[in-house]
Amino acid sequence: MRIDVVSLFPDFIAQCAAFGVVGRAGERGLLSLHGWNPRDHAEGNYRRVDDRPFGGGPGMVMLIDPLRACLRAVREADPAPARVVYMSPQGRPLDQAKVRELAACERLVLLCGRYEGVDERLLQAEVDEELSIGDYVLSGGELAAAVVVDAVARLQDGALNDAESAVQDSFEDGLLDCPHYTRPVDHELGPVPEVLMSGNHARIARWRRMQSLGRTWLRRPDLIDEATLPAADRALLEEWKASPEGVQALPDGRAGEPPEQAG
Ligand code: 9D3
Repeated sequence: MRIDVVSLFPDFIAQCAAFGVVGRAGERGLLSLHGWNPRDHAEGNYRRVDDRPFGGGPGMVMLIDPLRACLRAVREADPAPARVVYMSPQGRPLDQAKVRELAACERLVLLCGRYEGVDERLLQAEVDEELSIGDYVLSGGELAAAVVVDAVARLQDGALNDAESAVQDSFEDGLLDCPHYTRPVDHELGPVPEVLMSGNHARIARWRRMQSLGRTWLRRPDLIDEATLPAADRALLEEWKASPEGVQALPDGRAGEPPEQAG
């Protein structure tokens, strides 16, 4: 897969690609990442990439022409058709289903805004979709693009080690992860759950599934629909609610309802 990032700070993206899973995917030839600066396609001594908004108001708007020339160079760098995504607070919020969809593309172009945004006519002419990474304010699209690059890179075939296998991840099966423990068994902060030392792999798998269900129900009720859970999962969730952890999380009277979520 090839990803091109259009940004006024293309070095930022190169840094992101240098280490970790993304770096390894690059070394293994699974992903190539390229940064492009619209300023390199701006005219005149000042190489302007932005101007004041028509209608007034604060901030600056990115000009059509440097971005259009830059995107043209990006498209000409490789004949494969590219999916062009504008990273923007107005976009659809990214989720793992969208990450899987983007990871299957041969070519992805991520357009990062700075300032107040990009001239709407450029977006209408050149952009296939707008994506946000969540409801908080960033200073530009670069960190959001880095999030997409990371999430997409680790889904490339061969990018992960066995130990990092994506299949068991939170969100891949729609549930949060179970808790993890390592040595020492006895610590002043408390013991390790006995089941994990039992050596009984079926019991351990059942306990982990129960923990995942309980935590998801408690922390992210938006991710779980009890009505459509398989009967075995529903039974495990009821068992979790009746366990000390479940009872503690559910002060009297609220049984059956997860607590109100913050925000
Ligand atoms: C304070 C500026 N805002 C005026 C109402 C608008 C605004 C413009 C540009 C807010 C943020 C940004 C820069 N953000 C992004 O480019 C961005 C982003 C984000 O801020 N949050 C979540 N996802 C994304 S994707 C791109």
